[in-house]
Amino acid sequence: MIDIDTQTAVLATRYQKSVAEYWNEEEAPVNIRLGEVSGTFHHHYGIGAVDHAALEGPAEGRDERIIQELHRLEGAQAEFLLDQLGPLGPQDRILDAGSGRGGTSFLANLRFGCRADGMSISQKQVDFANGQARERGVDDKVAFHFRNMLDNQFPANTFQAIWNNESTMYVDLYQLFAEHARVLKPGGRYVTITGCYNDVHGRQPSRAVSQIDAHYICDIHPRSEYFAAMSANGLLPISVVDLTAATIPYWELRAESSVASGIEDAFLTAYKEGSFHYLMIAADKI
Ligand code: GPP
Ligand code: MG
Repeated sequence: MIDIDTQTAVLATRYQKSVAEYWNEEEAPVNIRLGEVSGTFHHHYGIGAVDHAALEGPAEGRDERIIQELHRLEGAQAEFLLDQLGPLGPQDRILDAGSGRGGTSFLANLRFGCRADGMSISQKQVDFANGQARERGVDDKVAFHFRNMLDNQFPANTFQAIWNNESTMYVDLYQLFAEHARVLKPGGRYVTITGCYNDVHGRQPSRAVSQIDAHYICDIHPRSEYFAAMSANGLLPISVVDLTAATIPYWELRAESSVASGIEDAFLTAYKEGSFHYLMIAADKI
């Protein structure tokens, strides 16, 4: 059990406490059932074309095949994120900000062989991910911390790479990138995959984007704010990829699965009307 002082330091605001409560209670089949497919549990969405051949065959078992396919697409998203982290070797350290049940951190450790640290304000997620690290026999290399990504407690210049895999919409981007820039080594790489709203569509979020915010208790930022906050903190974009078209098949498949959570139509509307993008941004620390 974490003591009250630690809880107060990590959960600095009532908003953060409510977000932590959401994730401490979360047991959504769309995350648990998918995670059980391979034992790697993700808290992000998928990209890439659906393999319709994989879904063909008898009606019996079709839903399970859809779940496997959704999991494959989420794995492809994580691998795409890792592709952006630059050359990394076993001597490097990397940081997963908003690490959920640990999926992206484990895939990163498998690929690069380096030490990965993850952090979450949900004690339950931290405990789950550390349990997985022990089961996988990598707890000497992959560790998860009950910490706030706005105050990560690591010394300056620690990490060669940092990422947020769909977790920036819970925090102020200026504070976040200031803290990331502090612990990134000069020349280190920052990568985020995020949902952001389209400033060109309007200065405020659309109805569908507001529905997504309400569903997850988050605050989706406009696209412009990512670049302004990076620029203000010495993070220089090197690559931007609009993944919107690549994520729509995932959402269409999810909408017809037994594990649909009810938020699928809002994502499909927001993406298709152009008020929302699924974006990858990679930046270097200067
Ligand atoms: C997915 O987590 C990500 C978020 C909750 C943040 C919001 C992301 C945006 C791109 C707006 P999850 O895998 O736990 O969600 P779900 O339960 O819906 O699969
Ligand atoms: Mg999910």
